[in-house]
Amino acid sequence: LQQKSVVLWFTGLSGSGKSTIANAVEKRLAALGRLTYLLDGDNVRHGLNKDLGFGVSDRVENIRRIAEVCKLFLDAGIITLTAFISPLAADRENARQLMGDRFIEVFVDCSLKACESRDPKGLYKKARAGEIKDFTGIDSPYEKPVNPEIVIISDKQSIEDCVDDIINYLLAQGHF
Ligand code: GGZ
Repeated sequence: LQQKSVVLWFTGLSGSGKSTIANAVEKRLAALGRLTYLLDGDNVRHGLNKDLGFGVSDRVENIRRIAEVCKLFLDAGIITLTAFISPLAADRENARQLMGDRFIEVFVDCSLKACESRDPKGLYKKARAGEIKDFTGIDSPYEKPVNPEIVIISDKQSIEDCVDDIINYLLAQGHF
């Protein structure tokens, strides 16, 4: 039985909860017997994209390669989840073009204030101090999605709530 595979493309600020929510969604999909793979900074920026930094052109290339990898995973029938800031609308649009109706953009909306107060890795503090430059939301842009398939308000919803919204979307769209 061939499952209909899709890409759940999470986008949002550093510390917005992309990885946490994507991990929780992946667990739920696994429990439903689905084959999944999660691409995130840990398995992509340390390997395939370890030659890339955080200047604009490197971020563009980061997202371009990730989108191409997603396309391959789609061909393999795997439900793919990505958890990258992907700050530029044009890059997300390119990814959408590549994958057509299999591309599901999930905007993890969380105020800069909330992300900054969480600051799990102390990166915002360093960015404010000028120790890290080109930091998204501080001195590098984040372009909010205009028409995402799913919006998660991660500073208001529980993780389980977010997961429910995403699974319900997939069910409603006939992706099971
Ligand atoms: C943004 C940075 C930066 C800069 C290092 N700007 O919270 P994190 O740590 O775990 O997630 C962030 C991650 C962002 O990498 P992405 O590949 O998702 O970015 S993009 O889609 O824009 O290419 C953060 C860390 O890397 N990090 N320096 N300057 N985030």
